[in-house]
Amino acid sequence: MGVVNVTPDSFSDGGVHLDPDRAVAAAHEMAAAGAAIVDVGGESTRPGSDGVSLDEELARVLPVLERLAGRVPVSIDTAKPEVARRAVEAGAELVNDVTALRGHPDMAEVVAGTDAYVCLMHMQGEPRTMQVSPRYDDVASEVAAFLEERLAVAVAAGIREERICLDPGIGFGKTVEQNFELIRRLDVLLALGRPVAIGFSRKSSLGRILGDPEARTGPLSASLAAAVTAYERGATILRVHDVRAHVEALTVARAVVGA
Ligand code: HH2
Repeated sequence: MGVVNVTPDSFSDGGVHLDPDRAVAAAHEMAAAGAAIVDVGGESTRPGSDGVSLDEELARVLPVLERLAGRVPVSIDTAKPEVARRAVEAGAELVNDVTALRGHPDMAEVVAGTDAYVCLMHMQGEPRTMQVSPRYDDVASEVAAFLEERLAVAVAAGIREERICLDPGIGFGKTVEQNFELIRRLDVLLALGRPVAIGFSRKSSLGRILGDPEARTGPLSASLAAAVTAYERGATILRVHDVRAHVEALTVARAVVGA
């Protein structure tokens, strides 16, 4: 899954794809480089962020989605039901909701009313404050219990289970060590029986484990290691900014695994 953030302030590519022409071109490049789907987002969820209005988010993503329709498979990274609805109308196949349908009471119903896939992600707290002091007794079991509950809520709302994937939410209310533990213990999430998505690409924990305690991002080399080790442990969707390098790394990993 390639990432195109149509935002001025995303943590690693803020401003790069704010211009719709550049966003559309980037999505085409990612698809050509081997992305199965491109995740288009109009609201940054980086630590400390406040969110954007509905009108602003629609104005950012819709022109991009409309131009990609029928050309590049896309998902919409949003917690707003109206953005999800309009995006699916414009051709998005997956709704990637970092709030796991908790952000707005209508989200589950809106997704259930479409044929779209949905990704349910774990987050402790909210972007503005989530990195202040994340606390867990056992991060893998608590994230799994949360995702199990959200999966049940989604199915009860009428979203077909085979359309749902789960994501532990790397960097969303987790310490460096907790992020790595979630990859190490991916089996706990896989036990829920749904495909698992991982978004470790460029995240600050990668820069921090390399020795910079103030890092806001991590380098490509570290992102590749995280993606490959997550893949080996059973992740099936890797959400990444540098598609070509990840496709190459994962192709080698897959050859080694023999899949
Ligand atoms: N991470 C980000 C955004 N959306 N969705 C899923 N399912 N999993 C993730 O790990 C995830 C996500 C944050 O990364 P990015 O989109 O690059 O930055 P920002 O939120 O600042 O736009």
